[in-house]
Amino acid sequence: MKRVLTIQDISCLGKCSVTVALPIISAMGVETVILPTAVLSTHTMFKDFTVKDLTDQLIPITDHWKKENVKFDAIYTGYLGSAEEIEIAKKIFDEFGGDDTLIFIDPVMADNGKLYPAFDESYAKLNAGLCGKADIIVPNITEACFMTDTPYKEEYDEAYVLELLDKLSKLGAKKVVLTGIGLSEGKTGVYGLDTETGNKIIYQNDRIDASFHGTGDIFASVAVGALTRGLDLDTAFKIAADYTADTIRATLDNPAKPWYGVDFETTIPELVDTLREYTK
Ligand code: PXL
Repeated sequence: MKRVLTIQDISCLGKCSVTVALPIISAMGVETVILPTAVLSTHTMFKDFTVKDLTDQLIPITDHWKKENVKFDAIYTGYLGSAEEIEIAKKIFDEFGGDDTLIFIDPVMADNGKLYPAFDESYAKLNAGLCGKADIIVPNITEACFMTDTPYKEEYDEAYVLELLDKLSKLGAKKVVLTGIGLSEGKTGVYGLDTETGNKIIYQNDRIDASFHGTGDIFASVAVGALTRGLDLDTAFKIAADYTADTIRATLDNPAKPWYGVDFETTIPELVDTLREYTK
């Protein structure tokens, strides 16, 4: 069985980061090892959340794994809590990475033109440095703007997307994939570039007029699971985008939906069926 390491926080309540990555990647038939960067009572969109930082645990935990000679087929980072954790993530890439290990970075820090409460612009620059070590990065437009010093635009055209991709490529990642990109009215999806071949990775879906927390983590987790199971980039991102959209639709159908996340639990069986079709 393939094995993924995911490095991100545990938001105990909130349906994001580890509490979506672990069930989703496991359901996709991939062993999921977690390295928690912090434990929060909830994600940071709640008021008065508590945080216990775990930076001092990261090196002892990974040193133990080294002694056990643990190897990973992929390392997937999401929400990291501090500058120091970004530096430690780089070290972990150096120690556990290599030609057979996919480094997949979702530089979680911002959305809708704004940084999340815990972060500032210097953190965004450090995240840009981390992205330089990746095989694949999946920022949204806001994160791409903060990492490349580009003014954020709510309304944009393809030339703006291409300019962002060009600037992201210069950070050094091999494949740069922007998420939440709609190329025409009523659509959304991904627009990416393989910097080695020049090939574009484009997938568009119907846009659902609703915004939920945690959907980026769900999208990234499915993409990591699919890539680790051996699917190609276009297929992995299609499955991830379709699953995220179906999950948002299922959530909208639930009159008792929580405000803080989506009902990915309802759609996991569908994801498992889809993956089975593609891996037959
Ligand atoms: O979904 C991204 C995320 C992960 N973890 C924490 C967050 C957020 C987004 O706000 O607050 C703690």
